[in-house]
Amino acid sequence: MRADEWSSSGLIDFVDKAAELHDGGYLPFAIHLPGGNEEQLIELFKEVKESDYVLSTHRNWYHALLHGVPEDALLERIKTARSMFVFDRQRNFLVSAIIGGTPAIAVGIGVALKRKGSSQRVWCFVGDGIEDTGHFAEAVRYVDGFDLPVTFVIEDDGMAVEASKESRWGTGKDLVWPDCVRRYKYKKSRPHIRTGNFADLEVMKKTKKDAEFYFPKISTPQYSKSELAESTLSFKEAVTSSMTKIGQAGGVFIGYSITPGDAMGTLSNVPLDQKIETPVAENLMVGLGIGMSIEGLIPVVYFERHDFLLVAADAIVNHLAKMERISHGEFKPKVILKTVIDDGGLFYSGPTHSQDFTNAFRNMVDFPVLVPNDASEAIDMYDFALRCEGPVMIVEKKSLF
Ligand SMILES: Cc1ncc(C[n+]2csc(CCOP(=O)(O)OP(=O)(O)O)c2C)c(N)n1
Repeated sequence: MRADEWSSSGLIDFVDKAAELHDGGYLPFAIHLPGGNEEQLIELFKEVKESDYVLSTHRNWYHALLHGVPEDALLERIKTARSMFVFDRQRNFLVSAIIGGTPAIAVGIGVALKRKGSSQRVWCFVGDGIEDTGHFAEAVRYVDGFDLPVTFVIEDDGMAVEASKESRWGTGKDLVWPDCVRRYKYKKSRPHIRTGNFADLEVMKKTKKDAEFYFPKISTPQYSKSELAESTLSFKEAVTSSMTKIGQAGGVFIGYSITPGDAMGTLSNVPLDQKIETPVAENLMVGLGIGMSIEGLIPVVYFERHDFLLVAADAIVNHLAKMERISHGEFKPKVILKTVIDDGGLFYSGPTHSQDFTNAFRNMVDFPVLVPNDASEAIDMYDFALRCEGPVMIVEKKSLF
C-alpha cells in the first residue's frame, strides 16, 4: 500500500493494534508510537516517489507504511524487537535510532545519486531533537552547497523526550535553514515511549527472548596473510600501488588533505573525479562513505591522524559497524577506512596528534582493523579490504613511510 491509499484513521488503527499488543505484554521492547502528524505526512508523501530513499528515526512506523513497507511486515518487525530498526532494502528504507545518525548517510546517498545522474531523491525525516545536533548542521550545509537531491524534513513537536526546545536552547525560536530543509509542526498524540499504560509483566517475561534471537550476530571476515612474494617496493610505493588499484576498481576517496596532498602522496595516480575533498567534518566524511556504499560505490575514507577518528566514532561504531546486524543483512555498507598513526619520526606532533586508537577500535567494532608492518603486508591487506563485503580499517604507521 502506498501513501495515497492510506488515511489518517488507517494509520491510527495500525498504531492502536500495536499499542494493544504492548499493553498485553507482547512487546517487551522500547517502542515509539507515532501520532498527531498523520495529515501532514500523508500530504508530504505525495511527493515521495516509490524509488526514492526514505530515512527515518526511532519513530519510523508512519514513514515505513507510507513508503510502502507492508503492514504485516512492519508488525512482524515490531513484534521481534525491531521497532527502532526497520530496514527495507527493496523500498530503500532505513533508519537510525541514534539521534543525528541519518543525516550524513542521507548526504552520502545523495552524492552517489547525483554522480550517477539518477532521478531518485533522498527524504530524511528528523525530529527537532536531531535538529539540535552538529551532525545535522554539517549535513544540511553540504547538501545546500553541492545542490544534492536530498530533502530534510523536521518533524517539529518542540520536544525531545520531555524537554521543550526553550529549556534545551534558551529560546523556542526556530532556526532558519536553507531550502533543502522543510519543517512541519505538530503535537504528539502519544507519549514519547511506549503507550503510557502498564504492560502485563507476566506475559512480558514469557515473551522476551535474548538479543541473539532478535539480532543474530553476523559473521566477520578474518584476514590471513597470503603466500605472496616479498614486495620490493618501499612502504609508500606499496600503499600508492594499492590506492591506484582501488581507484581502478572504481574506488572513491573521501576526506581532507587529498586534493591537494593526495593523502601523503599515495593517491597521486587516482583520477581527480574519484577524490572528494571534504570539509573538516569527520562524522560527515564517514556518513558520506556509508551512503555512497549503499548505492554500490566503493568509498575509501582517509584520516590523517587517529585523534580525528574519534570525531567520527558515531558514524564508524554506531552505524558503519552495526548496520548489517541491525538490518538483518538488508544493508551491508562497505567502507575502507584508510588511517594513519604518527608513531614517531622527526615531526613529533604532541600527545594528542600521536595517539593510536587501533586497539580501542578493535574493541569497539567487529570488522577487521589491520596494521601492515611492511610493504607486502600493505598490498595484501588493501587487497583483502577491496575483496571484503564489509568495512575494513587499515592503520598505516607513519614511521614506515
Ligand atoms: C545520540 C542520542 N542521544 C540521545 C538519545 C535518546 N533519545 C531518544 S529519542 C530522543 C529525543 C528525540 O527527540 P526528537 O528528535 O524531537 O524526536 P521525537 O521523539 O520527538 O519524535 C532522545 C534524546 C538517542 N537515541 N541518541
